[in-house]
Amino acid sequence: MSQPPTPNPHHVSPWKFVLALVAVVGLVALISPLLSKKAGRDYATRYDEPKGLGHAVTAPKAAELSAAANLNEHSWTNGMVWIPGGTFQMGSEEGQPDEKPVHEITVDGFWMDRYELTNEEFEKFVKATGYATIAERKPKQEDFPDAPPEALVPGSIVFTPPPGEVPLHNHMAWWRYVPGANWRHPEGPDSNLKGREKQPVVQVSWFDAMAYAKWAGKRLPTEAEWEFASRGGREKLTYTWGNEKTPDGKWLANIWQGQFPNGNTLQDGFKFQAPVGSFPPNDYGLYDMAGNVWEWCADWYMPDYYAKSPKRNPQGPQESYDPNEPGVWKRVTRGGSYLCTEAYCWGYRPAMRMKTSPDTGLSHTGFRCVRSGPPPVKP
Ligand SMILES: [Ca+2]
Repeated sequence: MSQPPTPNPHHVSPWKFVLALVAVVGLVALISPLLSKKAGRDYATRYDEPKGLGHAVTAPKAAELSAAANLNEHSWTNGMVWIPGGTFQMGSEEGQPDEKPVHEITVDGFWMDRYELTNEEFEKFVKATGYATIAERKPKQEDFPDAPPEALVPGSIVFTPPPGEVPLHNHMAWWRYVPGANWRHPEGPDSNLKGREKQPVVQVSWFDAMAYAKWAGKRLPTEAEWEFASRGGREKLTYTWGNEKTPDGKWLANIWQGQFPNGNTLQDGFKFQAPVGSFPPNDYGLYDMAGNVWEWCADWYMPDYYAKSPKRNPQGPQESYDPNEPGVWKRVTRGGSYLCTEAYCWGYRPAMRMKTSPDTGLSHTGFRCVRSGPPPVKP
């Protein structure tokens, strides 16, 4: 199988989309102060900076999480699957350079959400806590001191198919910063969640996912846990289900068919997000570990981490670097989305690594949580 042509498909950062917005609506003078700050090493966060991380990031306020863990002691495993620990070969020799070297990793057993987190589940969290996602918050003037107040507009990044074929080296051709886009309005103010309760929540940043996980008494998976779980106990296969993309002509994940990004032939039945669990699970009983939406992991992204990763329960590097966008620290996302094609990002392979700035929400990125043991009690 041929390799994807670009080393960093779908990677995005907010300031580029602010730039796109500028180009579209002619607000250059208005928004340029935001850009200059965003583009720097300590790209501006709109939010508070937690201590001890050594870089500009934000974390949910303690008060936002005060409703946490109202959990029945026996209920937290509901909807979760026990992933028995084990040793596996992480990475792939046939994928991107950052998937190499293939290396042996051992992870302890853990529980993992059977499905990607849905809109209706995220709504329970928001109702209980009053939490506002990053895309819903107005950028703070103090973080953008040079920006005029009218430029500080909440919003998020939305996949917007172009009318015709476009070169694949410029993702600005299909991603757009949309004021008013957020998890309740994934494609912008005119969209809503009616009938989409069982679809995975999107337009949630890494910080939003972390806030949810804390409230639920769970955590985000490490990158190693995610890949181990996605392989379903089956070694070194190209896909979660085997080595053939469409065995017996069947599509086994919600991905993109046809000409990306303008012509989706819908052979798998879905244009964008599908209700979770619309495709068969892997051998651990996990759904949508390939396709549907990218899923946030806990780890920072480093392209060469595999060469020096600890062998047991790796927690990711202490810092981040993306050669395609130096200076912007990114968290790992995994699993690919409804936008993935073999010709472009091939992201629905268990070995494929993606990375996104932790303050960024996207219309194809969500998450699922994990929790450490104990294992299920045998009757
Ligand atoms: Ca997925």
